[in-house]
Amino acid sequence: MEEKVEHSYGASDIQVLEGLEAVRKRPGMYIGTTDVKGLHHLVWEIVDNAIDEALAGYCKHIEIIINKDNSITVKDDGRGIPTDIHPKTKLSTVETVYTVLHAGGKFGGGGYKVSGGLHGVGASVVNALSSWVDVNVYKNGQVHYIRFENGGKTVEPLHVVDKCDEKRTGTTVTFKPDATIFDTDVYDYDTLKTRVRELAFLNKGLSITLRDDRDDEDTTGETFLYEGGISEYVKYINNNKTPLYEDIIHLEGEEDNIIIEVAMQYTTDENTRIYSFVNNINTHDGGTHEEGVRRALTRIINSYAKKANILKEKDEPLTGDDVKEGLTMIVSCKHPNPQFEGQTKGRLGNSEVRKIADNVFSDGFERFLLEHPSEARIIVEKSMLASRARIAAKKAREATRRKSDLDVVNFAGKLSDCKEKDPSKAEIFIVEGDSAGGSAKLGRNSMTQAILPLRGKILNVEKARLDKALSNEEIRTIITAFGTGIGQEFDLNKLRYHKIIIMTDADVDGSHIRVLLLTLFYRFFRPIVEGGYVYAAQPPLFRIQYGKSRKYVLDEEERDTYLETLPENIKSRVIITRMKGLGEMDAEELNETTMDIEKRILRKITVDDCIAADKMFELLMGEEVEPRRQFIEENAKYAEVDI
Ligand code: 28F
Repeated sequence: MEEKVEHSYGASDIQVLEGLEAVRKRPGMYIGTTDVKGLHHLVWEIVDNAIDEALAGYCKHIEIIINKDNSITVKDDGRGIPTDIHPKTKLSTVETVYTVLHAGGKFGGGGYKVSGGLHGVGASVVNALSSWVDVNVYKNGQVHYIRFENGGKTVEPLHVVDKCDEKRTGTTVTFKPDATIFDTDVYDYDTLKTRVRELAFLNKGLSITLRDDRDDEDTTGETFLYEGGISEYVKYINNNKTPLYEDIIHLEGEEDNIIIEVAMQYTTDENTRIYSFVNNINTHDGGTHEEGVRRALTRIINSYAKKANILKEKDEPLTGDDVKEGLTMIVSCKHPNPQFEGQTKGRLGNSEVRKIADNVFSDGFERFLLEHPSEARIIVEKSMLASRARIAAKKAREATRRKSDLDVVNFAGKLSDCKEKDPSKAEIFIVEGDSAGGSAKLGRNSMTQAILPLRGKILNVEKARLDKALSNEEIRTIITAFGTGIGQEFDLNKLRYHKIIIMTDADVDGSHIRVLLLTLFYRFFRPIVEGGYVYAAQPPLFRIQYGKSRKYVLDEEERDTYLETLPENIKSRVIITRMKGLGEMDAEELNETTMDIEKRILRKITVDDCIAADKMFELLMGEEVEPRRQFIEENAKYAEVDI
């Protein structure tokens, strides 16, 4: 039976009072703030001591109750804080834990101290900042009780107040925050619930019950227990997303007494959700544990992708951003001596952890990919998709950037720009081939008409993604000339010409190029088409020569109409030539017949034209070139419209 310990104020008492007085003077130094966040922090200091007991393997259930008077009760079924007299302070261990700063409910070496948030100041700070604290310790069939008031003064030294079941052990603490210190003393249930749920996820198998006795409806409280630990955390985070595959990848390992545990699952989402913890503390700013895992993730996915020949030699390696798209991941590190960095101590600084986290993760993840080839392929494909989109976006940005250096030599070699900078007065002719391009440059009105000769075939973008389209030099040149950017970056207001005139030969190749351009505009510049900025030039189909005179006509109809106007004797002497291409006209003729704003006839391209082009392309996607020629030759008709 414990004798009643008479209490005299010795030297150690003075030190105790000074210690707790310091906390009351500058609470922010110990719990960060004295606002509602600080109020809730008190709970975590006490709960963390119970969780320490769980981490040591002795506590299975923790109960947290918000009492009617907004005092908090925390119960655990651990061993119970020792009640023997502490050799150094001549006080019971319980009293020492609650009155000596930094004595905390911490264990000697070995165990993982859950230094609750800020430096693990533990129970004595809660005592210093409470108007009263009751502690009951259950062990050896007895209930031991001690009470503190007014910032930690012992008013009832530890003594036995009751018997209890021989087998029952544990610690129950009830405390009432000092209303003169905190801005508010009203607890928020959901704030407590969120962290309680997280603690249950982080400590698999530990059951934590939260009950609100201020709410008469809440008679049983809510119990959080997750045998699956952080794997269940990932499942919980992903509950309204579509996972790429069923299982949650879980791996863990230890090196030098440092434990790394990871749970992860990819979803169809594009966002990344990576949460990391050290000894249950949320490291919002990451740190060496998270960095080691991310580094390994990128390396392993790249090496798997190469070995599986999904990532080809020519492909850029996948970046950290590519591999984390759609990833939900929890990284939980247990460390005997964690160093926290940053303003809010939200970052793990221990450098040795980076390599350990990398080793543990790469061993486990590599094995997972080898044992689950189908999931591995899904994960790699997702990263490849992200990579292509990233590269495309980068190219698009580069493409638009190049617009601003229009006079960059290699670009100038392509575009013969016009002097007019007002887009509503400027027009650009996209011309097929260098020879036509040459005549067009000579024949144009250089004030208002720009010429862009297309040298190579532009890519068939029918099925291509933006990234593929951007890999085509000719398409990039067009984007730069237009000035609008492409894809996400597209801005119609930046269009540099309000007439984009496709000027191709009337033959098969010309039609092919035009169909390709229409497909390109339809897929990546639709607002330009919808806005009515795109036209097809109408080069003449026939030249009617009579002596020195030359007449160019658009098509058979105009030809026959014109011939009707000629006297019989002349009609029989005219020479009618089918024009094969723009190159057959000199600059002056090209200008006269096709470019001169006063004489030419342009055909406005509509979205329907593009759809028809799209369909035509779709129809003719086969490998056979001849049917393609034949079809375009017969069907690439122009419909006549006035401008
Ligand atoms: C409701 C809050 O605080 N539970 C705790 C223990 C158990 C031991 C302990 C705590 C001081 C420095 C050792 C028991 N038996 N719940 C809690 N449960 N503290 S706090 O020891 C603290 C001592 O090192 C305990 C054997 N070893 C440790």
